[in-house]
Amino acid sequence: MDNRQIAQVFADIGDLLEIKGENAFRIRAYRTAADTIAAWPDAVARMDDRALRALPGVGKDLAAKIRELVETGTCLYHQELLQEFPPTILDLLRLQGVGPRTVALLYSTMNIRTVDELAEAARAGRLRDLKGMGARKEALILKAVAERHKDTGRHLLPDTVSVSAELVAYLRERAPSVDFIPVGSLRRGCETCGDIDVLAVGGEAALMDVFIAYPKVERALGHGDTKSSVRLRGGYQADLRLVPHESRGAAMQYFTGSKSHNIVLRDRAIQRGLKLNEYGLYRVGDETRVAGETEEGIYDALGLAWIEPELRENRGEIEAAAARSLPRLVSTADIRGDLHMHTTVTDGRDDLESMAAGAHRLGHRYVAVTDHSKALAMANGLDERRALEHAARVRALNGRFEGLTLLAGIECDILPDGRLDLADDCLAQLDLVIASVHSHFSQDEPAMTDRILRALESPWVDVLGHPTGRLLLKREPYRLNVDAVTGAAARHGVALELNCQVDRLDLNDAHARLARERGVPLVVSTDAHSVTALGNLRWGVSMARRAWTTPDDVLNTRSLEDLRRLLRRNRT
Ligand code: DGT
Ligand code: CA
Ligand code: CA
Ligand code: ZN
Repeated sequence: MDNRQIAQVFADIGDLLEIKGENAFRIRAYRTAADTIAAWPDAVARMDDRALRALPGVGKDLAAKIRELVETGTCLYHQELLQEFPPTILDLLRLQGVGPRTVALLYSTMNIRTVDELAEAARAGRLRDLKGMGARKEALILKAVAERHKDTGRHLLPDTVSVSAELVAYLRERAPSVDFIPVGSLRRGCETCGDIDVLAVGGEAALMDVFIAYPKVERALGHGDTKSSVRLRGGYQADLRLVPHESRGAAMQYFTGSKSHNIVLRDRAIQRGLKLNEYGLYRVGDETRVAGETEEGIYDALGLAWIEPELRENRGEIEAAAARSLPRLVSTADIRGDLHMHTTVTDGRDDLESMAAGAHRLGHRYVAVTDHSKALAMANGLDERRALEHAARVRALNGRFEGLTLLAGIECDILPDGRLDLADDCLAQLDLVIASVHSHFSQDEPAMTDRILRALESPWVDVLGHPTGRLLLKREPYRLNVDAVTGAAARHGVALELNCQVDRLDLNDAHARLARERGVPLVVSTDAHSVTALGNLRWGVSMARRAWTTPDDVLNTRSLEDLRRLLRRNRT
């Protein structure tokens, strides 16, 4: 069983307990554990009891359930809960606007078990008379059912950012005095986003009509005085919330999330006799307002340093904020060069000089030109002779762009057995070698892991490119023991890449953090195949920030001199 499956069982248990109306603490315990396990970089199935119990939010009882799942493939408690309800009941919960309480009501009073039964009852007008339902809610449920069939789900971060920016520009133009702030998973820099959440600080209710009238709105899903939701063309959902000035910080904090971060923060407030919500932080009893105008004020009143949004996932940031030991996160301004790009010599769209000129315009101090090797025949990959000729042309450009040094590199394929695609004496003559897997993705875990471990043994490999091979929303990572690979990278001094291609973002945040904690150097590179794509550094930087990365952890924040010194080929 992999982490995702185990997390799903715990998440289901949380949902089932909530439908049953069980104790909130128990529900939360399962959800917290599900979140932890889903985000954990190592396979929980391989961990021993002690290691399991050291996981945040996993105690003796949950550790035993994990063991049970791993050993038997099921969990008795989960099965017992499922026995109490029809198995389709969890589908109802995933409908927009349908919570566990509604599900419990629908099931207990009308025996509604499936989305189709729910839709039928709503269409027949049989829901509106239920306690707490009404015709409006009935209509919303029908909409949610329809939506569900076409909802494409999550979207890539860069796409979400541009859709959100366009919406915010439209709103700003029409309400210049209102402060529009994107929050939610987008502000946390998550690799994919479920929807767009925007706050309108100081906005009036009339703003909602402006929002609904946005030309890209396909349909209004909800239209209220302080909150409205719309579906935009392209399958995006956007929520706009009006916030009074004095609640600006509280609303930013609350709606930035994540949920698990907020839960811990709220508990911390309770322990201090305070109450935290989206309007502010209040003293329990006399309701005096303690903070709310700024996020800093809220964190400060809870004894915490302000926490960067990318860290707000309940992965140790609250403890670090209390101890004043939060990291100084890397930013795009720290990046001095780009170490992965392609040209028209292989599968790039722009030629060498254009790419160099583009990098120069971005203010880079150095770039490595890393076209493909011959195994990638589709991309017109380079053999040894062409690789060295290309290297000579790259080096000959030095001096042409003031302040920019071009390094001659290659992205060398890792063959299915772990050998490198080009001969050592060729690789030795280059300035930087990225080794990457581009074929035979379906090898089993031991084969893929051995393949990469073998490649990392070559003294000429400086960087492992897009280490897990995932394509967001399209292709799972290869089956790979990331633990073993980061261990070997640490031993050999090979850097791991944070690839900035918008649908790769590979390594992900959890793996990058694991690597960094083991002292593996990171490289944040665009893998650009065009001049425009050279601008994609910020997305990899988002992943790096979510991995608690400081500038010192990243090789391409260094001066050219230090970079050269730290490359694997120059370390031994
Ligand atoms: P997404 O949209 O799936 O990419 O993820 P988020 O984090 O943007 O989630 P979303 O849009 O459902 O909610 C935005 C934030 O609002 C979320 O990160 C935390 C806050 N929030 C929403 N619902 C709850 C809740 O039930 N409890 C708490 N404590 N916070 C919530
Ligand atoms: Ca969201
Ligand atoms: Ca939302
Ligand atoms: Zn590649």
